Amino acid sequence: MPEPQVGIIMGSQSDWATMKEAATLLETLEVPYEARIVSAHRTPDRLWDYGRTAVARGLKVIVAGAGGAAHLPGMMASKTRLPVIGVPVESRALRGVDSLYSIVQMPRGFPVATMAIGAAGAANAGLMAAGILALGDPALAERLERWREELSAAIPEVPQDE
Ligand code: RP5
Repeated sequence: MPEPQVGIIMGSQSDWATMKEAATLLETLEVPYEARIVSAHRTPDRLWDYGRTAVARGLKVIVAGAGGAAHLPGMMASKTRLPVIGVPVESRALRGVDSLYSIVQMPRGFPVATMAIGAAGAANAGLMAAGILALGDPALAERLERWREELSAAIPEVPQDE
């Protein structure tokens, strides 16, 4: 197995249903990744170790998803210089608006590239990670171009009755 280039992290097992959209995209584009549960609140030491060792382990991009008081992406951005892409997971109580606000409004100096709430955001996080890696990987750039062309070609021009 090639070394993972993308680390997909999430605050809870319950986030995986959303975050696997990012994993699926990375698999389709043949980008090696790892997926881990790393909670800012429940496993802070695990978060710290993950951020501290991420560069040395060869990761290039981190995709971080969490819901509710979603501090994971921001805390990870404080711990590593790697680009962090945040995914606000849809929460039950506030439908993910809490997650979005927790992730998006970072203080100057520690950015998190924040995606849309939920599954579309997770899928886009996978694509964004692939886009970053494609800057230095022509074969991946080619696969990403093809994926985009196929998506465009699959969109009908004329709407049908459903
Ligand atoms: C957050 O709390 C997680 O990211 C998850 O979205 C949310 C709920 O977690 P569980 O109670 O389902 O474990 O930390």
